[in-house]
Amino acid sequence: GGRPWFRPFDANTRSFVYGLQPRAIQGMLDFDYSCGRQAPSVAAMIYPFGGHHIQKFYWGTKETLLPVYTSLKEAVAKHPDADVLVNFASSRSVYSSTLESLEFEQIKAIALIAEGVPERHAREILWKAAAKGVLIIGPATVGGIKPGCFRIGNSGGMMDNIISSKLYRPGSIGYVSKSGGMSNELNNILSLVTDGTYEGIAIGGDRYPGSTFIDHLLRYEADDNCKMLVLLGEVGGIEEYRVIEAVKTGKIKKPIVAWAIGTCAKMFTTEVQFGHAGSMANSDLETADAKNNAMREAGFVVPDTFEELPHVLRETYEALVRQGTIAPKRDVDPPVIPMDYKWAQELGLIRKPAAFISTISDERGQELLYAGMRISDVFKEDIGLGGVVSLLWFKRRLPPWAAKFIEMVLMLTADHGPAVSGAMNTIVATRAGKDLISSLASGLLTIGSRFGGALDEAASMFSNARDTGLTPREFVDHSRKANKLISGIGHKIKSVNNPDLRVELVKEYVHKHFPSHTLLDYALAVEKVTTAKKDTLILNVDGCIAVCFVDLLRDSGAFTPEEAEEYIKIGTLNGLFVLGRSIGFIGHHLDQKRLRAPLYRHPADDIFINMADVAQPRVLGKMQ
Ligand code: Q5B
Repeated sequence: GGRPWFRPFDANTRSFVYGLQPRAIQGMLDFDYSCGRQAPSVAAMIYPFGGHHIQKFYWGTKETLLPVYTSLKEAVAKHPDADVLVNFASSRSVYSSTLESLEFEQIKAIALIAEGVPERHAREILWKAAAKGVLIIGPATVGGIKPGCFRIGNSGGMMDNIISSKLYRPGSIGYVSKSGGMSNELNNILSLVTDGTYEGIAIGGDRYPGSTFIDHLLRYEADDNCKMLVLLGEVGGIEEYRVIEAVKTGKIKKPIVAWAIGTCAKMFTTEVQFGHAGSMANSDLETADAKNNAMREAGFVVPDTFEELPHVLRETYEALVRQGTIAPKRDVDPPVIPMDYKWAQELGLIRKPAAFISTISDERGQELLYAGMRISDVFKEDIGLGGVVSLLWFKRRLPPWAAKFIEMVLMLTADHGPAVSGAMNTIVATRAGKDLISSLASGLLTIGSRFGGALDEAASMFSNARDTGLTPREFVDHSRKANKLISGIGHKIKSVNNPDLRVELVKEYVHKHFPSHTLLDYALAVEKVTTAKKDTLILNVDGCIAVCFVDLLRDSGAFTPEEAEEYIKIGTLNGLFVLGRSIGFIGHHLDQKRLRAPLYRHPADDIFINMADVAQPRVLGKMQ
């Protein structure tokens, strides 16, 4: 709003981008920032799928958020200051989205990026836009760039190109070309031989561009800030002749340097179609040579060859400086735009210490690896759950007897009825309406030094006692003197007369398969002493598994003595009970769910409530 007709883009231009184009938008924002713009040139994105959301972009060194709307209607209502639409819609949807956008008076200029738009559609868009006074750039173009002000999509190339061609600040030369590639070339040349680009538009290579050379050159002619014109035409079409006409009739008075590309077409004996749909000579008039001659005759500055273009550009520019038409501006350095982390890393310019180290599994490659073993081999070699635990806990394959022992432990500890503390807690949590994970966690959190979590402590107590040369009796006496219960000894219900069969199974397996079981033997000798005192003071399931695992760690040959000690120290053994019992806790949760068990409330008569030791409630401290 409020811009003169000849200046559709300025440093306050705001736009919508149709389509999800985060890279292009980041490019536009980086350009804006380098220009010293106050606000990003992109107000919002429009993308009909995936719902209304927000995306994050860099704004210089900081970050900024841009909304994504599902319709242009919503975007227009929210951002009345945006009057440009950069339409990245595909050739299939560009027609409907552009016609829709013509319905909104707010939109004054539309760039169509899509290639392969049917000519029928392009023509219809062109007519309708003309009737509404909307400027169309494209289709089949990157768009154009107004240095210091506004960049359409990817125009101008990468940021280092933008900076080296000084597109962060306006120069004095306005140009039109067909292609984005040639535009980049021109931006570069102009930055070297003149004070740079004032505005450059690539009209696109199709036969029916929404706006043509003459439309933009007439704008530049009317714009006092543009001092010199450049036309980079090409073989095919007659658009250059409309510019010639304008020069001849005096509509264009500013000096104009021009060249039509494709002079080499005459070297071919057959008809040549260049990259663009419209770049083919259908008559002698449309050849590049004919155009260059006609432009030269009309008073354009036309070099003899393309290679001489920079030379004539410099001459024309310097003449304007001498005349005083152009007062070269002082160069200012653009703000530094930080390089993207990913890009800098790819170029090997930066390094950063990783915040995490991980050494057990890797899912980044084609196949998941467990400690280096491919998941397909895990099954091919049928290593079982014990094998998987060996890989993920110990980063090695243990001998089959050891892997089988791990499986045996998981199976033995899987459950011990609903009455044990952990199962009880799981059940109570389930009945309070909690989900599986909460109920499981509730059960797991009761595992500790008295219930199920005595393995590590048992391993260390028994091995220390044995290693320091204590006899079983001395060990028991020492513990009692220190007022310390021996971890791994004692059970609420199991006893000498009611032996725990699980413990019997473990002992049997170990005797049969382990290369040695010295700590188990020591623990059984301790049990002899404790059960002599009280028959419930048996070597319990925690204790038995713990001492056998120490025998495994120390004597399997798979671990160094240091590794064996470390695994005991870092809490590995309780992990066995936790993993095994999770099976049972989940079972109890599902069981209660299946039973539709209602909320549990403990009967009050089962709780002795006594407040005799509570003094009469009174306020403590001074009243006044
Ligand atoms: N006394 C397990 O206690 C239990 C003694 C001891 C020396 C000991 C107790 C204990 C160490 C921790 C441990 C794992 C709390 C147990 C498990 C999994 C489970 C569970 C299930 C499943 C049992 C009576 C007299 C007192 C005590 C003395 C007791 N323990 N002396 N060393 N370790 N053990 N936990 O029956 O002279 O009368 O005052 O803490 O290994 O959790 O199935 O339930 O699979 O789920 O309440 O198997 O032994 O005995 O505390 O009344 O003690 O024996 O000093 O002597 P109780 P208390 P005194 S396996």
